[in-house]
Amino acid sequence: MATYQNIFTSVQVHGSPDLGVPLIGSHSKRGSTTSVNRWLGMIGDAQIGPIYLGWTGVTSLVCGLIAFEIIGLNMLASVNWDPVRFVRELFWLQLAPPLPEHGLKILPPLKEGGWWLITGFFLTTSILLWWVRTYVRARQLGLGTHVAWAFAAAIWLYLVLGFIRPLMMGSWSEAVPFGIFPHLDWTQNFSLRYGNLFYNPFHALSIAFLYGSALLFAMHGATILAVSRYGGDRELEQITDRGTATERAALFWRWTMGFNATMESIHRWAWWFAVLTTLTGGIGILLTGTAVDNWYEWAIKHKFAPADPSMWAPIAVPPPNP
Ligand code: 07D
Ligand code: 07D
Repeated sequence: MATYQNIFTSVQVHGSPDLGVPLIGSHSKRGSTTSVNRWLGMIGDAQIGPIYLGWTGVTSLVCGLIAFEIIGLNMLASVNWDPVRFVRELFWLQLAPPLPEHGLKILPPLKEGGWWLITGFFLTTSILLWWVRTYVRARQLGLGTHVAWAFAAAIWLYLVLGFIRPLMMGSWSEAVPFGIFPHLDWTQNFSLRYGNLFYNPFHALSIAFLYGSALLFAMHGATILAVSRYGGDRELEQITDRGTATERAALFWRWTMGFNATMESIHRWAWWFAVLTTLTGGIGILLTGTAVDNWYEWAIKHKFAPADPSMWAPIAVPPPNP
């Protein structure tokens, strides 16, 4: 008996490759090579490609590769070019930003942060070119540029952490090191140095949007899966055709919490929550050390946190029971 399965599709039909819609203007760099992968077909579209390799794509990949290579070679040098130590200690190795005495020097000695600056230049160029690619490709396809602007929100936090805030503090040494655990140590030290980031309201906002993003994603993903047997995953038709899937999904939320987002607005909710995570986060980091030196003291002053317990009146200890 035929069954409907929405976790994976057991039958994969192989037709001629789908090269996409015809586009306006010149598209000489748009590839036409495709292949089919059965395993990818289990989790998404089985067709790989065609990939578009414009100059922004190629240059971005080259710059990203240069940054990656410089980080790797510096890490290898830091363990005396010993490949065994390199593999064993990889997660703890780092390429550190310039020493504090070099301030904002354009090119400090390579071993004292010069390599970090060169890497930062290539990585940033790579990320910005990738951004241009998301913008231009979307335009060329006649789409909105929502993906590009969401990506820009992430780039904002990245630039605040590694470029804008160090500039404002007058030293590259304020920036984040490249390295798996070293960048976590930096994060921890940053919080300690500036009096506990939990008392930074923008950090709190960022967390609320991050948790909210996860919640919204879970609610939306679960809702669509729950109504996929009624065709709910064909979202666009469901917006215009009043039909069972959308109606049931909406009614489910009205039953359980009195309100439902629409098929369109749920995506705006998701977009804004994700974007605001890094937007508020970037503001919080930018204020740290520039406008606020100690977030705990700031919070007490602004009644965001109670005063130090040593300033409170002593609490009377109740007498023991007779
Ligand atoms: C799942 C999309 C795919 C992306 C992945 C990341 C690299 C790095 C390393 C060449 C969700 C690819 C990783 C290209 C290669 C070298 C040296 C996105 C998905 C899989 N962090 N962070 C991670 C970055 C900052 C923090 C992991 C980048 C801040 C904490 C990974 C940046 C602060 C924890 C990583 C960045 C911070 C992590 C998994 C840039 C404050 C973790 C990321 C460019 C925001 C977690 C060991 C992930 C972990 C983790 C990458 C910045 C804090 C290595 C590229 C400075 C507390 N970060 N991070 O899945 O396991 O993201 O760390 O700004 O616990 Mg980080
Ligand atoms: C990093 C945006 C840049 C990434 C880009 C991607 C590549 C790779 C390759 C795909 C993540 C480039 C990609 C190069 C491409 C491939 C293969 C986004 C980034 C452009 N915190 N905290 C946040 C919590 C504490 C601290 C945000 C929780 C402690 C610092 C977030 C807790 C301390 C910073 C958040 C907690 C501390 C943050 C990050 C709990 C010490 C930041 C949002 C429960 C550990 C950052 C204002 C994000 C920020 C940040 C969550 C605790 C320090 C909401 C849940 C008290 C220094 N923290 N945190 O999306 O914005 O990051 O703060 O304890 O800088 Mg925190």
